[in-house]
Amino acid sequence: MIRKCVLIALLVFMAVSSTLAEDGYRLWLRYDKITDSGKLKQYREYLKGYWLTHDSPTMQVIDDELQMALPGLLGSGVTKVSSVTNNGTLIIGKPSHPALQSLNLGAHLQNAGTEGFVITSTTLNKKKVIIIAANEDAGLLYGVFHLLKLMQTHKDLKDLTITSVPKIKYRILNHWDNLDRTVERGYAGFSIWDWHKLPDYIDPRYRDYARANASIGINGAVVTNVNANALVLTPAYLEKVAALANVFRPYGIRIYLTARFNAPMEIDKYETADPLDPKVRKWWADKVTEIYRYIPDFGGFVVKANSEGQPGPQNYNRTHADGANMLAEALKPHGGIVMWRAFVYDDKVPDDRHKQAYNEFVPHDGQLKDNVLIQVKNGAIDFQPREPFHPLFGAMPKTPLMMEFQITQEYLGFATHLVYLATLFKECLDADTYAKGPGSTVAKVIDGSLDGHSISGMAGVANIGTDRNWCGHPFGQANWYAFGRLAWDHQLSAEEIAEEWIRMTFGNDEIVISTILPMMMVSREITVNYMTPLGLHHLMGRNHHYGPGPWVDGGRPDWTSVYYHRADSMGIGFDRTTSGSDAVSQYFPPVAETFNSLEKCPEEYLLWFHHVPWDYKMKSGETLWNALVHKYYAGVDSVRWMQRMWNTLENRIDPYRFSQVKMLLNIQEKEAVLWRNSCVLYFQTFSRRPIPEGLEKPEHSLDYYMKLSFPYAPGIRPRW
Ligand code: GCV
Repeated sequence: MIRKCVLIALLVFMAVSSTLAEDGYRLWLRYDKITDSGKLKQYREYLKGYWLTHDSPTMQVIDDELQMALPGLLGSGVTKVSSVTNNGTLIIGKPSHPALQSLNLGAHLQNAGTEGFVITSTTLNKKKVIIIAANEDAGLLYGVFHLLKLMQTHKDLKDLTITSVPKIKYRILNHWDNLDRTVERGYAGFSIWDWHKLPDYIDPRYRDYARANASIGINGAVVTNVNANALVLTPAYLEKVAALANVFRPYGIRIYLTARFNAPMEIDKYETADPLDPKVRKWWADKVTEIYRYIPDFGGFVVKANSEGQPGPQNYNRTHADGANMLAEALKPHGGIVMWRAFVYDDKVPDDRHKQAYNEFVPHDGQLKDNVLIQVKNGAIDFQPREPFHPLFGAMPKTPLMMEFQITQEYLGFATHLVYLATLFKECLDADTYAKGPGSTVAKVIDGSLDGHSISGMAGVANIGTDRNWCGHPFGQANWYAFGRLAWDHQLSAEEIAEEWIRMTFGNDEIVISTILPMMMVSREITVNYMTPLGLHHLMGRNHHYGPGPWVDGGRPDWTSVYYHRADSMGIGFDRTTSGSDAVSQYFPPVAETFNSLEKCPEEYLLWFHHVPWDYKMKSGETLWNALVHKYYAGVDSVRWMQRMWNTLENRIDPYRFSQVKMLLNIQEKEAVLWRNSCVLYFQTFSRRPIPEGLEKPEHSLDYYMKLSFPYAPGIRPRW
């Protein structure tokens, strides 16, 4: 009996520990033993010992990381040394250290700033060494993570000569996390910030979060929702925020907060929050000074003002520039910045929503203080599966514009659809604005090189929550990873980032890589096909944004679907040409002309810019109606293809993550069918044309799909 109990306990333990081993918690920082014996031999030879040439909190976390990583990767411990006495020493230090001065590393680091690094294999005191050098500790940390990545992805460590410098200064996650721990548009559980237990209880997750971010170069976190709560600016909460900042600091991560514009009224009962009122200005200056007492390296504020019900300067007949400059002035003496969001639109403004941010902000070009960045979403509507780039990019040359991408999949299947977003991010970054002639890409606008700005930024709305695997879907991690990598270097390709991530996350089995990589690379296009093909947009369910809702009508027009697709008996699509809303004219000439022309407009944006007759002949020769239906069907077929691809990996991926992804792909297939059937049947009521021959017929009537309701779909703010 006792033996039986012991056996059962052992089996339970084994089951639990094997689950814990591959439950996704370790993200891409899995330090399992190198499986390639040749590489393992080389790494053991090159990394017999490591030397941290000075001491600091960041050097301490580097030490911790190496202590965790090297024994794992190499299968045996690596000695910490305090000088170079043997071949195979890894040296981590600044070029000014006496032992390194002879190598002239400073010359390589001249343009590396505080975060760049070099990694070089060389000889020192006649011993073979690898050196990671940087001007500041943050660069050393990034260099160490880079070296670990080389090992995790089985790269050769012979003859390393790497110099890496971030192209963008502020690389920031935006958490839409509320103080009650709900996460707006979050699909991976609750907020990881346990405000109630802070500052005394430091969840180990905070440190692992910081490690993960540092490993991909993210150097800032806005820990609160842009739909802001002023409470976070009060002492009780600042103490909690400071505790988080203390954890993040050695990892090179600064904390930022969202500033509720009427905080002086909400916290201290002021009668106004007018940004030109001296008392209000003083309130903010004092508040900022107070924040810096708690958090000496506080980064600054993100502000959503006069948008979707948030208070802002326009409540007092002041401008966005007045509001941003007031906060900028308060932050300036402390080195902080303001990230003022351009996501503004109003149903009271009788103009196409697409045009409103441009109209609002372009007149303020040149009026903003030098520590203000305008944070612009990648497209003019709202993180849709596909949008043309925002016309503001290139249109405010005197102002640093920063990018806002959405990593959380609000409009791309929540945390149940496998959608790799780097292809979406790249499509936008590589788009040519023509602001200063050909080659004026969005990437050059936001990295500051096009207009010579010294500050630049990229923000990503985080997809992180309390789920054990952080992002809900194991492949959601790839989007966090890709965001960080692109913020560091927007010239990386989506493909190379995906390959790195797969190798680090699932291992180096070439069959696994050659199966997963093509799935990831086409996954976003697949989703566009079954949700919003040919430039359609904003077709999702009302409020919660889950599932299809092309029929959504009534109430605030710019929150309906019919406002955007404009389907009628003649055709479908939003006429944004010069004879329609004229949004095309907000783009620079060659782009504007391309988008304006029915013939030249890329078909992926066709219905974004044109109202097109149902029988319009597409490039393929099909009618628009048939092409649209075929896109929806192709989307579903491709999800089925992804299912088949994934199933071939059954014995090559650990069982836990294999079955997790398998189940999620099953959900994705069901939901793709739901999208397809709902949209095709609904648009058919206008086109009055048949579903082309040979395609499976929708299982239910349109009425059935329209009656489906999802009152508890996740991610919605309670008060919406
Ligand atoms: C944080 C969309 C989302 C909102 C979000 C808003 C924004 O409208 O649905 O949840 O609010 O964008 O970016 O401010």
